[in-house]
Amino acid sequence: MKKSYLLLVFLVALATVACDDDEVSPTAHPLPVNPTTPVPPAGPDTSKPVIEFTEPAANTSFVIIENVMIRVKVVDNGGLEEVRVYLEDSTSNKELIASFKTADYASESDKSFDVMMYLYRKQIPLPQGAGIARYRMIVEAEDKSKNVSQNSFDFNLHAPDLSKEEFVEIGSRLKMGEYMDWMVYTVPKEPDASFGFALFLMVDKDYDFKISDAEWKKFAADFDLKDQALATWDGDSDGKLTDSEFIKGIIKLNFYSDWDVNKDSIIDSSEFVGGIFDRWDHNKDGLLARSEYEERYFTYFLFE
Ligand SMILES: [Ca+2]
Ligand SMILES: [Ca+2]
Ligand SMILES: [Ca+2]
Ligand SMILES: [Ca+2]
Repeated sequence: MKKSYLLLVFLVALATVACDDDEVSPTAHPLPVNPTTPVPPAGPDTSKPVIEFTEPAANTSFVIIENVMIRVKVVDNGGLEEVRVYLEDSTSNKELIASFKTADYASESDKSFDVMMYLYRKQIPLPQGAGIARYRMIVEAEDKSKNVSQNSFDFNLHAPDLSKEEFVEIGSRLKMGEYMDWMVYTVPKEPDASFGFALFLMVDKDYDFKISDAEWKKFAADFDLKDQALATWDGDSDGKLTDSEFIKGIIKLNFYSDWDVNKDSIIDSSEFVGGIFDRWDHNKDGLLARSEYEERYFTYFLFE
């Protein structure tokens, strides 16, 4: 893991910002409080910070395409100086991934530090062939009197075969269906064309608004379109597909009617993810193996 991969992406100062976020609502996850230990008026502060991991449950196993988010809460009687976050892999290789000087982040009080840490999934590897990888997040907190405490949180990554139901469930958490809601573009009005447009955006990985030969070949291989040739979709024969050329081709393939399971002429988020499942399940065994979902997920659903 390189330093440039450092993982801690966002910091939620819950006391001030998180009121409208279900996932991090402080009321939804009340924490045992620890404020009542009185400090003797005379003498030094010898009470260490108290560190708790509040979600998810310890030893949670994340599928390798899921977001790994870990919430930690640190409280101290007299005030925190710094919170340091390390990540340790299963070979005990430990790396400092973030540190917070409590003076530098917004909070109502330097006595409480409550953050949701998002570990950038692509940078937490699960070696090919490994069934599971164990990681440990270690948080170290130092108060203003130099008392230091530490706590750790173990989690696992794994790459199970996923049933359609499981894949759709993960897909909804990862908001894979959001391609259907992208209104920053001029989305075609007809539902099948707007659906084709969503796929176009997924496939156009270099964002030049054309599907190149390389993008086409990867798409055709990943989505099991072995019988299709770019030349037959390429109306003006310039070797690339515009959005309208691509959409026409997709409409001819009947993706839209195939993916619209309940035939209400709308492809909702779970139908979208379910349709992707069917296209990616090349061996048609009703399961997506790691080789069928990992690389494709990162190709089509992550933006760089
Ligand atoms: Ca392109
Ligand atoms: Ca063309
Ligand atoms: Ca539908
Ligand atoms: Ca399969």
